[in-house]
Amino acid sequence: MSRIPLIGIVAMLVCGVATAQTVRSGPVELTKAEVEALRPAGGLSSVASTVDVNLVTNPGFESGALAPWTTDGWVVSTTNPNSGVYHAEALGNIFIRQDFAPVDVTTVSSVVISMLQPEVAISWICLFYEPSDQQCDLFFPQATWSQLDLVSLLRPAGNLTGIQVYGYSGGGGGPDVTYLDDVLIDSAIPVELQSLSTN
Ligand SMILES: [Ca+2]
Repeated sequence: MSRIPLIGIVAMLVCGVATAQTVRSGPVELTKAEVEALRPAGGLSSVASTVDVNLVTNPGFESGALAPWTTDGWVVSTTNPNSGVYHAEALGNIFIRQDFAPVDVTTVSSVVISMLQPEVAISWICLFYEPSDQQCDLFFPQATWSQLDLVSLLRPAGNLTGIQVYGYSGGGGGPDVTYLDDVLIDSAIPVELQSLSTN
């Protein structure tokens, strides 16, 4: 690797010809030969970045079981999934909950769940925070599968530790059924993208 001799640069400046063989980015200046020598084989250098990771395990109940969700009566069912084969189902005012390792809430970019209530009732939903606190609100599922945006339950600071969703009872003559599927709490986790390639 060798830089263009000074006399060469002078010659190019004198001639005013845009054939300079150096390339600059910020404070870095390299010859094109140096760039080619340094360029990773995959075309992308190691860079620090983030990926969105769902904090919820078994978010769509596709294991066919509830674990690691805990509940006082919700069950896994195949009668009417929003996606995949399974969903969770409640009959009455009972809860389903999942706790996870504490995560800085400022890394959480979205909290979205899919719900359905044939009677179009209500659902009390909470996010848990350290040490033993919660942020809850009332949400209104529809008679068809629809996404509920729970971003209003995100606090500006603190460590998020879990989510809890309630079914309902009363309010109509039909069964007090609540369906839940596709629980997404996306957190941006720093990663080293060393293995990615532009190929
Ligand atoms: Ca599912």
